[in-house]
Amino acid sequence: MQQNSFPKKFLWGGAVAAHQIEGAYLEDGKGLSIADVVTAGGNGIAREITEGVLPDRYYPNHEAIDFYHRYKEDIQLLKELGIKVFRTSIAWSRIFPKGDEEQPNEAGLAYYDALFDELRANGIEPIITLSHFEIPYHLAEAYGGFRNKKLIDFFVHYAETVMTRYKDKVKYWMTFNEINNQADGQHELHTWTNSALRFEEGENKEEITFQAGLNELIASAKAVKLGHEINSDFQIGCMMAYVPVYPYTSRPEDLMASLKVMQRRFFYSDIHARGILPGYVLKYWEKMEYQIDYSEDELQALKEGTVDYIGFSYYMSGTVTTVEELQGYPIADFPQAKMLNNPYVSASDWGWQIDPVGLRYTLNLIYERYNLPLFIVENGFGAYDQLTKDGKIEDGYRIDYLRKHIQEMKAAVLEDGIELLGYTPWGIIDIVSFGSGEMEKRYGMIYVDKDNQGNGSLKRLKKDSFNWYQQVIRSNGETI
Ligand code: P53
Repeated sequence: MQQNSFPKKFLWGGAVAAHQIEGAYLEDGKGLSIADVVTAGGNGIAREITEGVLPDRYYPNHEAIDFYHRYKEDIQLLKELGIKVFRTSIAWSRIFPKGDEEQPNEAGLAYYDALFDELRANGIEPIITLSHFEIPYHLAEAYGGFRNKKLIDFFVHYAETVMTRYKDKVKYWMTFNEINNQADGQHELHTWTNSALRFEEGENKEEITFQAGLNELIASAKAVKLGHEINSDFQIGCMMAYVPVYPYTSRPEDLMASLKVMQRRFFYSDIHARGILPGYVLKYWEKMEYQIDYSEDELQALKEGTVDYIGFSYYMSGTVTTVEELQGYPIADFPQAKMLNNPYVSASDWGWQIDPVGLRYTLNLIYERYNLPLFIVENGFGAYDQLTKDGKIEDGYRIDYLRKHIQEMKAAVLEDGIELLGYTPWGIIDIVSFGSGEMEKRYGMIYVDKDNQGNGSLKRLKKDSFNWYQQVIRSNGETI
């Protein structure tokens, strides 16, 4: 009989990031992080990066959902939900407040000891991202972020410190969250949050972002190698944002454009997984006369620190065309083409195109490319929720999104033979949106009473999707 549930070891879970949940932004010796100087934006309104923390501005990450103090209560809800793994990040500036210290902050280390112990005592295994948009602010100010090679050593020292400290408490790690978000070098929020970069007038953003990205890949590879020495059971992955970009028409040039746009994102996982600089990017640097600095030793480090699995986020897909008559949005790193909305899929209120089949396609695409186990470490539906008078959140639209994605993921595992470690939907509890800084772009199965202005009791409530996901996990994906 054909199997209708997931493999027994499949890791059902939920995902968040420290800066989007913890709050307590200066508590117990924590230093400012790059997320602490980003103001709230809105749907279609960009967040602003300020010079330090300004007294008259609102920074939603400073308090977030106060998980720092409420984690015990939240873990009880997660236990009830039935998740086996919980993906979060360590806030780097809790451990090294400025980033360049020799000695770590013991209070910060002790906090994560307590958090991981509490999770494990409740049957939930932590999965840890080392750098999820939380680089210590001082490293941006004093060193210019990851354009500076010194950050490689600071990151490796941080990684070694926490991997050693938590070697018996954490098995699954990821180095840099969505490292490829910055690919085109043009998006201010992404180059800031990925690499702590600021640019001077006249600088070539793309060239500097390539340098910063390569420095991160070197830092990541060194951390992977060290991690395996610290505990040979560690599973250390990369973390990529996968947004498959389809050719809009069957015009051969559109297919080629889609390939080229994808290569620029694959650049990061190609290095993470294969340990070599791909030919397409070396040729591009040559053509653009970019001076990217790397040594023989660093190339060797890339080879020695390839990842154990590919962790990735999947939310949406896109399309691209070269047909002149078609109207679209420009692509910064591929001016010959433009992006268009896909007429065959719908979109969220934030314009993210909903495409469950694209998840199955992506799983196949990445698995064929690297032959490594995969881990869907983010997937979810950002939406406005209504709290009914009797305290319910009827989020059938979220269930619909997740159900369709899980169905496609199931087909990838049961029909296509993809080796998939697990699934941790994003923002399992409502959190501050990364892109917009809103509280009301909600992903959670647990509602948090707080609005975009920061008002609310912070009370937690179960949504309809909570009960639904609980059943999915209980049946190991047989009942979706
Ligand atoms: P928000 C772009 C494309 C895919 C995922 O995003 C992205 C982004 C960046 O906006 O980010 C990831 O909160 C990221 C999370 C983030 C989540 O997706 O803008 O890893 O930190 O919260 C959802 O709706």
